[in-house]
Amino acid sequence: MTRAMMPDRRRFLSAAVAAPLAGLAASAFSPAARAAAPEFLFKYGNNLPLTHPLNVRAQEAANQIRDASKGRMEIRIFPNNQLGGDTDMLAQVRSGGIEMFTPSALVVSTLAPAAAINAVGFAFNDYTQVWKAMDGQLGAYVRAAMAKAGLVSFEKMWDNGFRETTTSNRPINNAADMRGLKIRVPVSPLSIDMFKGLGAAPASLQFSEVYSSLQTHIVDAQENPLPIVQVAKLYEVQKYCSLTHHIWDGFWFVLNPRAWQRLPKDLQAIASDAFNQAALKQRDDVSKLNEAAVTELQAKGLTINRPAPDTFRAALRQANFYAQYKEKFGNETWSLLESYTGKLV
Ligand code: X2X
Repeated sequence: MTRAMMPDRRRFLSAAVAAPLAGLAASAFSPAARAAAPEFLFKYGNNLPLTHPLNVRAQEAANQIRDASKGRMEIRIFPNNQLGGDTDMLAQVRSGGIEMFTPSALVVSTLAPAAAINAVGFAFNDYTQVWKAMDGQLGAYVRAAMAKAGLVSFEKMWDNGFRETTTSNRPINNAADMRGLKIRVPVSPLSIDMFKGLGAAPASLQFSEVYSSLQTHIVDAQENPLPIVQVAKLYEVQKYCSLTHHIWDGFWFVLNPRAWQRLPKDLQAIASDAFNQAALKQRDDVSKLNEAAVTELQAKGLTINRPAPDTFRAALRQANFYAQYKEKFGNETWSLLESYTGKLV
């Protein structure tokens, strides 16, 4: 090697091995540092800003797990699409590149189609119905379908919320106002079919692209629960917010199966208890945010209206959306949903 090559090589070496070397040095020279190195380090990626209750409560659970495991287990959170968009994180959690991810049911349905069942348009009337179903047989059924698709999941689902519609060009008062609307929806076949059924022109984009695509008018509208409109500051790039309440959406806490199996039983119990309890607290947080959201979003400049659901339901029936999705999901899945919501078709 010539002298001239040294700096590059040194730079390369330091970049490649800095972290392991630091670890080695710490464990070689300091017993305290050695004790602090976790036996199980789980990377957890998600698509939401740090301020969303999902991240706040997940961090609390991670702290609790670190303490209860006496430092044997550490969960490192990567919020806000730091590790890529939803589709990337879904691939990573399956391959083991990350150990944990909280995809929306809409997004999981690209792997396990039954997971979209909670998102059937205008199915749930309220949260009482939602949690009965998702903490009951419907949730268990979806978790089994996800397991078949290669994903372990904790029992308790986390709340995203009832999805509402925001636009930059006009309020949505009825189904006719949806006609031709360029609206961003998540990467999910059900969302696309539903908005086509309503007469809109939906485009699938990952959440990481939403703010910029609204800002640059690639799309004029998007649909998300109010807490997301708040924490992602979508009110900065939207004018109207129509409380269409069209889909109830939640996040599944999924894990890479091999990483989960490697965890000793005591750590599995600590982790699932912490995350299931955190989910219940997160649901309360979202509920409180929802109560305050309308006033706060109005103060941020959004014009809010409350359309009745009738014209949207009628448009979906006419477009054959319910019949088509009943067939797609199959009778078993559909009847399970209807056992909580009442007849939909
Ligand atoms: O991407 C969205 O719209 C979000 C944040 O609601 C989901 O994760 C589906």
